[in-house]
Amino acid sequence: MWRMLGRPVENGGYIAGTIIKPKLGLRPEPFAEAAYQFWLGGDFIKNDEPQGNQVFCPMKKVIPLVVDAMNRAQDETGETKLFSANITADDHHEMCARADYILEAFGENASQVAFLVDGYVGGPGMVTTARRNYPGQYLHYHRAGHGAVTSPSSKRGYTAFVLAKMSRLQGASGIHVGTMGYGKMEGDASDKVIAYMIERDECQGPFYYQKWYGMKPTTPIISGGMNALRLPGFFENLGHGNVINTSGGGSYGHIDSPAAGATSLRQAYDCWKSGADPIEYAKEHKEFARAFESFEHDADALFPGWRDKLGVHK
Ligand code: CAP
Ligand code: MG
Repeated sequence: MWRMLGRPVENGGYIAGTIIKPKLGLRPEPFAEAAYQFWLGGDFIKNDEPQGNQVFCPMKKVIPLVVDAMNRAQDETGETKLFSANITADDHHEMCARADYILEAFGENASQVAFLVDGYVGGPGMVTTARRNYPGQYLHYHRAGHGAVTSPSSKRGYTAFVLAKMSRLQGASGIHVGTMGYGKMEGDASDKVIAYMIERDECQGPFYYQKWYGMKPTTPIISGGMNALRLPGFFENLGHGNVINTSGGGSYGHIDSPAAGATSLRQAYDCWKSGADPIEYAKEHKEFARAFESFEHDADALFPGWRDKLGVHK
């Protein structure tokens, strides 16, 4: 149900999201303004991993401003907006205090708030504590420590596949699963099996055939260097677009505005879903077209000759 809150069901389950950038140093007012600007075109915003309760941006100062930004964006667009608040703390009681504060501050919009818990910093106990105390809340398992633990280049640890399965067992509503080779993090097209494993009721893994016996699914969250140009290929590989996608640079790096960046993400989904050729689609969709100029290196690599085809010259 949370998946559908952001968009009408007939538009599919794709949720266009972002991560507020820069990840450090942003004070409460510009933080909330960045949120508002994105929400004018997109659905979902998450805190970045270092954001939560920093001296330059205390939770009790920034959250009321974010609540106001959400209300204004909802009034203006008539759409439901979603926010994932980082409640990770170094102590379970403190984490719950932050969660309670968030719920109170968002008030009537509290069901549109996810709790972002960093399972690497806090450990599984912090994830399950959040699950037990807030059984109805969307629980966003933030994946950190990829290089140290779950990356194929790590000399010890376990794979992202194993981490994702554990997160479902711990009750996470969503977890980062990388970008399957389409973003900036290392990964491979075959990583799509991670997304299938956490969503389906049974699935063939690399070693075992897993039956989940009705255990709640966990949404794949796609992030890391993603933008509108990379998404059509990503959806094609995955075979569907029922994911939460957060593009930080891919939204705030859009030439025109964060709202245009957000719109370009939605258009990328629409482009893939309608089976359109991205260049042809760009001719009719301004925000998507302007993503080519915003992310030129990607445009050159993915769509050679795009300048001539779109009539864009330096
Ligand atoms: C992405 C990101 C994510 C990493 C890791 C960053 O920003 O916020 O934390 O990608 O996430 O700080 O680099 P951009 P994951 O969208 O600007 O690239 O575990 O999902 O791979
Ligand atoms: Mg980050």
